[in-house]
Amino acid sequence: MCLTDPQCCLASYSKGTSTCRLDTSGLCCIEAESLEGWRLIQRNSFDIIPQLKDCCELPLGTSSGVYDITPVNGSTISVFCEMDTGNGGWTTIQRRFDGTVDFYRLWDDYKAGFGEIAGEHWLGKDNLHAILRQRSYQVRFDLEDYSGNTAYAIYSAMYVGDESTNYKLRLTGYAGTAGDAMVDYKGTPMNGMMFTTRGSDNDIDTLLHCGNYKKSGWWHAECTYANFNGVYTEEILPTSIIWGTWKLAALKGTRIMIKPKP
Ligand SMILES: [Ca+2]
Repeated sequence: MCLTDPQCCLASYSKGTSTCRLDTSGLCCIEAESLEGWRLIQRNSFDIIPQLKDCCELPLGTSSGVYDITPVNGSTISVFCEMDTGNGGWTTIQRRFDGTVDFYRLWDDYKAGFGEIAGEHWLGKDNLHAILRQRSYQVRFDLEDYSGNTAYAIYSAMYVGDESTNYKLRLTGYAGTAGDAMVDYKGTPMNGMMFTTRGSDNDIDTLLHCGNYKKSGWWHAECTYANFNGVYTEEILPTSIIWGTWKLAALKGTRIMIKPKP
């Protein structure tokens, strides 16, 4: 219904043919329209877009960018909507590409979110929970190494509990090209794990505090092969950003996005 930055957009209805017509050319103006037999419903397309529950409710053809969404019973938040990858409609919850944002942070930062929505950021665990509780979601992880190679992992079901559960993760149904790295070195899946950050140890490793050892907030078990919130560096260190089942290389670009299940 609404294209990129339309200044006006016409929706009209014809009683005679019981049909609805949309003009989304981006050039439409009432002065230039012939509406014989048609009744103008609304002039400004933004007025007729309901509050978005997530990026999947943006109309087809919408450009990727920052949009406001309002999860049911939640606050309005700005999110980055990825509309070009995988048929679009993805709500971004994590994005890294230049190392300008420090991800080695405490519980409350991961709870509230940090960084710039248009740039590197973590959307925040409370926001993530607010979106995921609305319906059933899939999640997509995108990876890029320093040579420009890319891969992805999609899990057909993802849920994250609220803070009282320490944002316990439900994650199943892997498919993709990157391999299922949401496990630790013993093969224990991240599914069922609580969130651990710098200074808050909720992992199941009795010796290590994985948030400190890996320098990342994550659903660590006995740490993990998917250190997506690790330290931004091209070096391969225990703290580097990696997706261990893909390759033993630090990642230059990462992205986590969610979308309702088909
Ligand atoms: Ca521990």
